Amino acid sequence: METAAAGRKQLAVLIDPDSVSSEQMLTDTCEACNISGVDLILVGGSLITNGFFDKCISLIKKHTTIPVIIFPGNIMQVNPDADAILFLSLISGRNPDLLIGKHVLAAPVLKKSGIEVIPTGYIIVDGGRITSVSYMSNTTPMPADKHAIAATTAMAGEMLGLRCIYMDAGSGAIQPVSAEMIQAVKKQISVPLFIGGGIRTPEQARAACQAGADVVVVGNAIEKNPSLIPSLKAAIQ
Ligand code: 1GP
Repeated sequence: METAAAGRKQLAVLIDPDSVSSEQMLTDTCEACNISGVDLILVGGSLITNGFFDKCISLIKKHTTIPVIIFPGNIMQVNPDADAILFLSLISGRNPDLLIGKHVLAAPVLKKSGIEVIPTGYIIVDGGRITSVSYMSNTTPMPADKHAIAATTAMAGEMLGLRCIYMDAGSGAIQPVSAEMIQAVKKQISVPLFIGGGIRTPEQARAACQAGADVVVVGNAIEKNPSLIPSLKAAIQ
């Protein structure tokens, strides 16, 4: 987080434990992240149906020293072996459970785990299709062309003391968050800005950084093609 705050662009690889088909695949992805100098590994998913969450984190920790940050899909996704957790408040939605309710339930578990908690303003942006996150959160994504709403939402999040803002078009989005929306938000906040959802190419990753993203998150595209990692990393530097 300090690095992002200091202005160096970072690539975060998102690993969804539910999509890991084998331990070898996970090991290979960690290797590719090590070689390319990936900055962060995020772990989480809307659903964990294979019981692989804890094992996934311990295997990643075994194969890399890259910081592992939990990007939780629900309050069961907590593991003390991770380096930190994004404590997400879904500030684009008006679902009280995801603004504070789940946090009350998770707080004592997090306190006991000793894991670093990163309060994060989470903004879901319309990415051209209904994504798992919009469906599962029971919230309406922010319209992709409402830049002022995005900017003021992020601003309010920062004023509430949130330490970073994560704008997400949702996993597998057709359209990533636009450069115009990223610029509008970046102009109004000083905390690190994560951008993810639907980023498939080095050009899209670079465009997000040039618009103001501090951390670019890529999941699906790397899952399908881990050999993309070096060019994504090169593109954002
Ligand atoms: C989703 O931002 C992440 O929450 C990453 O999305 O899987 O589309 O890269 P992708």
